[in-house]
Parts: sequence; C-alpha cells; structure tokens
Amino acid sequence: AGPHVKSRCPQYPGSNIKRFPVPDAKVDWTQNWPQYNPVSYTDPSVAKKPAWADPDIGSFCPNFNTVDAAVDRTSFEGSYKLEKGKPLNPRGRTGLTGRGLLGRWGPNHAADPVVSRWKLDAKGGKIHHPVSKRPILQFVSIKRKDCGEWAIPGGMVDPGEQVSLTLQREFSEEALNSLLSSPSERAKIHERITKLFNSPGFQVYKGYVDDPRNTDNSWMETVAVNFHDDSGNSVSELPLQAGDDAGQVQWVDVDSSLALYASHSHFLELVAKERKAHW
Ligand code: RP5
Ligand code: MG
Ligand code: MG
Repeated sequence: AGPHVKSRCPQYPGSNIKRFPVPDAKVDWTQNWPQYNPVSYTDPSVAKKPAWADPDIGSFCPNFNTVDAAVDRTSFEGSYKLEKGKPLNPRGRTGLTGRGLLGRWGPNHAADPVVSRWKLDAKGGKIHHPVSKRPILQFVSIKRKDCGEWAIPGGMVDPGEQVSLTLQREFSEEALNSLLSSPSERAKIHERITKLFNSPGFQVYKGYVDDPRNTDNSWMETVAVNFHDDSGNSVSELPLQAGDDAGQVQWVDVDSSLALYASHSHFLELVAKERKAHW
C-alpha cells in the first residue's frame, strides 16, 4: 500500500481545523523535517472525558503496546514508538497531533462486518456483470451520519470484548436497528444473525485503517470479516433498518467504482476476489 491519504485530508472532520500539509515524500517519520509544525487538536467530545476515551497524557500514562486494563493497546502493525510519552502513528505523519475525534492514544480497535449475498434475478439466478462476466456480489452498506459517506457497518471494540461479538453487535445495531426493536423481534433477529456470524467467516483484513480521523498520535485499526449468505435465505430475508450512527442502510452492488469511507473499498475488493465476484 502507498502512503495514507485520508489520514491527511486537509480539513479535520467535524471541525474547522486544518491539517499541516504533508507531501507524500514526508509522510514517513524517518524523513527529517524540522519545518513540520502540526496543530494539536482534541475534539470537545473527547476532551470532556467520556467513558470510551483516555484522559490526557501526563497524569495518565498507560502501558502502550500491551493489553492494559482490558484495553487493547497493541497494534496489528507491530510495536509502535513513543515520542514524549505519546504513540507515533505507524504509517507516518498526518499533519495533526493530539487525538482529534478518537478516544484512545495509539491504536483504536474496530471491527468491520462485511455481510454479502449474490445479486439475483426474479427467477433466483445469479446476475453476471456485462463486462467482467462475473456474478455480482451485494453487501450491506450504511450511510454514516457523521460524514454522509457509505461504509461497512463497523464499530469500536469495547474493552475486553471479543472481536467476534463486536462484529455481530455493530451489525445488529447499525443495520438491523436492534437497539430499537421489540423483545420478540430482537430474539428473531438475534437467532438469524447469530447463525450467520457463527458460520466460518472469511477474514478479509487485519491492520491499519486509512481513516480521516487519524492523527499523529491516534489511529484506527480493524479486523474485517466477510459473512456470506450464499443461499440468500439467512440475513437476506431480514428487513434492514438503520440505527445508531447509521442514517441509511441498503444492499449495495460490489464494484470498483464505489467511493466508500476510509479503506472500506479495499476490503470489498478483497472480498470480491475471494468470492470470484465482479469487481
Ligand atoms: C473505520 O471506522 C473502521 O473501519 C470502522 O468501520 C469504523 C469504526 O468507527 P465508528 O463507526 O465507531 O465511528 O475506521
Ligand atoms: Mg456503532
Ligand atoms: Mg460505526
């Protein structure tokens, strides 16, 4: 992969803060750059000390590169360095220090459930793409409320939470709106979804995410797993309903032209290749 791009977006999301412009050649920390002078920014939602966020470094110095008090501070990218007690983004400069919108110093762990099915015609036959001649996959996509971009319905791993549970929980919250449904509906959803998420998923990706919220000291990492409803009679039959941080939800055809949040299009490319589907 080339240098991170969205992690250098000129305007920091949810703010009017501008990043210090970092050219490709200066992304790597090994490039000496005395003129580098990024602004420090921590969003008010993080600064007000919610349960999901760390305190400021100083009074607080967690054990980085380990699992500390149930918070996974290890990185899939290997051991990360510290500078003045603060973790350094393993993919290099972002033009902004502090945590921005992210709660954790260092890695912020998420999980991304890629739920897929085949696109079918009225008779139940697979629809092939006219150009690639390959069958078209569809995946459950949500429109993020924070930025309006379409994305995989992923979310943060809670302290001590198994990633397998995060995948199922975030999918249920954002794409099935389990948070709002009645107890009986919730039980039905839970049964279907547990079956699918207990099936052997395909681990698509594990590592750094090029997320626009990343900073020099805080960044997103994820485990993306594909759960495929091959027969089309599992989750494909559940009504999708956007919930939590999702504004809309729908089945979207998987295609290389999709513009998705963060590195999500890359994850879908890997799913399409694995399933020999159109890309
Ligand atoms: C992305 O942010 C991950 O790939 C995941 O989809 C998402 C998690 O953050 P929230 O959806 O909780 O904001 O980097
Ligand atoms: Mg969520
Ligand atoms: Mg989310």
